[in-house]
Amino acid sequence: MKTALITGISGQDGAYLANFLLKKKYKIIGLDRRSSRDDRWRLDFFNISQKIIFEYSDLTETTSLERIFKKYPINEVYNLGAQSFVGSSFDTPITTSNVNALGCLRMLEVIRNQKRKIKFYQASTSEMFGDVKVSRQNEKTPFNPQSPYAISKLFAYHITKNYRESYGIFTTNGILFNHESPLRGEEFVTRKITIGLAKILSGKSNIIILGNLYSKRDWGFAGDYVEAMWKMMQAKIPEDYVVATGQTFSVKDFINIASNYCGFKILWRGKGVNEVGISSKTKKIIIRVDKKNFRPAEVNYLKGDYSKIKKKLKWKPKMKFKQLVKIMMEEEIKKFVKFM
Ligand code: NAP
Ligand code: G4F
Repeated sequence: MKTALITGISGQDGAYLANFLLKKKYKIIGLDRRSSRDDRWRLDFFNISQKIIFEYSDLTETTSLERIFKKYPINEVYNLGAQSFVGSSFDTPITTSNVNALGCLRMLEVIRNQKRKIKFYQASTSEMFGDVKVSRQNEKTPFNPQSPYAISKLFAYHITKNYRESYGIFTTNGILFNHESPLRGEEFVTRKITIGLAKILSGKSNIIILGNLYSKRDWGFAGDYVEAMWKMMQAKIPEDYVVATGQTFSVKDFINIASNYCGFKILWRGKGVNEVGISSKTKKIIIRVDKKNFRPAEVNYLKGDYSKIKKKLKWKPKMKFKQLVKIMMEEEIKKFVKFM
């Protein structure tokens, strides 16, 4: 039986990965932070909380990380823990860097000091590509990060590669493009939209206020992407891989498809911050734009080229974009609109 340590176990990917690895008979140690909020709801979604051994720690505290490695014979570390919201990183750049950049380094240092061989997965991101100059981004595309989040992740990417090259540790960067699910955090745009539309349908709200509607993302399904993480860790030779769908859609596309599943269309009027979305059913404005949701620097376009992982590890995305929007929308409708 292999033992995996997952940091960020309470997050979206932590839950999908734990569920995936439990099916492969792994013993899971979940790095947990004390929190005043319910942070087990995603694990409860899969009914797996009781199958995980939780250890209180934090990526900002080396000694508590060392304690975990003394206690368990860990084979694989999946470093998913992060301040993962790009928008917040502009408000908290120092905390973001401490957790995302130095947190990764702390973990690598602890691993370097162990006698046993431990494999390390780093949750790298397409945000590192930033203001891109090419239409499809792959492992060779130059990075041009646009936020403190992306810059902190770029440090983590390089130090992960450096520990592989300097010390021969099995480390791998998964450069994952946006991936979503019904378990996505509510602050991210896809879930903000699906919750917002379900609340409007149920009469609990009458408006969704967004930022840049024209930003384009390569959106995949989190359940598919955790399989890619595991495959990278089982490869003979550790390498870095882009994980994506190869398709791109705007925030507006997401809204248009999601509203179809709610039984109405959005009629768009106006431009810039004055643009509004009107429900074809009620003729009321249900989408507005507010400057406060714009970022000081934006990543306008992302579209990944996943041919390396497809060729070398035989991974490809299974869920298509429309299906992803559908399962996210249906899950919110179930919660908010009881009689639909
Ligand atoms: P998420 O839902 O925001 O989860 C983040 C996790 O990190 C939570 O469990 C959180 O714990 C934990 N965390 C935050 N600060 C920590 C600290 N100081 N010490 C230890 N843990 C800490 O993120 P996700 O969507 O699952 O993403 C997982 C990872 O992949 C992140 O590193 C993210 O940056 C990266 N990534 C995500 C995407 C995507 O589209 N989802 C794409 C590329 C890369 P609490 O619950 O206690 O806050
Ligand atoms: O959903 P988002 O906040 O995700 P973003 O910034 O792309 O970051 C996510 O994906 C990264 C992978 O590329 C991860 F590394 C990262 O951890 C995170 O999971 O925003 C998507 C786009 C942005 O361009 C944003 O400006 O949607 C735009 N947007 C428009 N209105 C909005 C809103 N984003 C949010 N969160 N809220 C809005 O109201």
